[in-house]
Amino acid sequence: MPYELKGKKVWVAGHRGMVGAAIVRRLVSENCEILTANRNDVDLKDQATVRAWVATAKPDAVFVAAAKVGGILANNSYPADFLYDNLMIEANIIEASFRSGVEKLCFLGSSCIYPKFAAQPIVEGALLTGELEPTNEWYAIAKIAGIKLCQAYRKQHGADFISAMPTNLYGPGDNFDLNSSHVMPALIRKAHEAKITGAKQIVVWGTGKPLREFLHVDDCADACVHLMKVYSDFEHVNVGSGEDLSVLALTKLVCEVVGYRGEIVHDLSKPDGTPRKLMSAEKLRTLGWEAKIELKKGIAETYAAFVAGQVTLRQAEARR
Ligand code: GFB
Repeated sequence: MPYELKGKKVWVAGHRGMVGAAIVRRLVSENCEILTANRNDVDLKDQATVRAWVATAKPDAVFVAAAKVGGILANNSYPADFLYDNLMIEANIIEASFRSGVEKLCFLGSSCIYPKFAAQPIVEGALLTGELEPTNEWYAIAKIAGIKLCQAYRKQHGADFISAMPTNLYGPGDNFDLNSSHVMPALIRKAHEAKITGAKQIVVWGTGKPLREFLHVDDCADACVHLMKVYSDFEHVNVGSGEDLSVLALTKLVCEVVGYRGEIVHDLSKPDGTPRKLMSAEKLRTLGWEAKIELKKGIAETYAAFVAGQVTLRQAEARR
């Protein structure tokens, strides 16, 4: 029987992040009560606070979209933060949810859980079959632990806790800081600023050869809500678009959308990361879901949101 969200109290942990905010947007049409915890009141890394908040709020269902996230450089530079913060956040939420009798929980991970040289497209069964990519193994280990926590609570206690593993996500509300962001928002910002300033070139990190799969965050939110309703099993489920392209091809596409025609140069002092991580979308397809937002359209929408954000920022600065 599908899990019915209508009339339920649904906690979106991490509602201010790009993914959490998209899940909140998606849940509006589900006629459920959406619960959110204010960052200033609830430190998700603090067990006692999380237990107390969950015991009082009593959610029926939980989306674990709270996490410390970042691009390849941030992952590589702050391994302790990426491992510790994510372990604490997920362990506290999952344990508190079990204690307070949450009916259904969906934990969100990442495609970086898979071995660096996994056969492509990567099927769910490839988990823990090889060495991880060193630039993000800390984050990956934390996310693998999250999957295992859900499986352990299911095995020991019969808890209906599932895991969804999204591919590289992008969309409105992304982090556009060049040092900590993922490649998509970084390229959008670089191309935009180069266009505005008339710069002759933009710099792309690494060789441009790595292949990446991208999924719009609204598609991801839709898939997670779908899984919450229809999926109740041990193994995690890949959430992707089923298509990938090289970083160089992505750069050209972003430049086309932004309207920048300068030269693309490479900073080879920056890491490439894993050569390819295209996930198999087969399992999700058999569960009745496919991505809908076409990449170029999604980039255009994200670019528009970035420009609108810049305008708002300038207006706020002018008011100060
Ligand atoms: O998106 P990204 O930071 O992370 O980088 P990963 C993807 C690819 O884009 C890498 C290249 O090959 C980067 O070298 N790239 C080119 C750039 N120019 C840029 C740029 O200006 N900024 C950035 N950030 N990259 C992350 C993991 O891996 O994927 C996380 O670190 C997480 O743990 C996330 O799993 C989804 O795709 O390499």
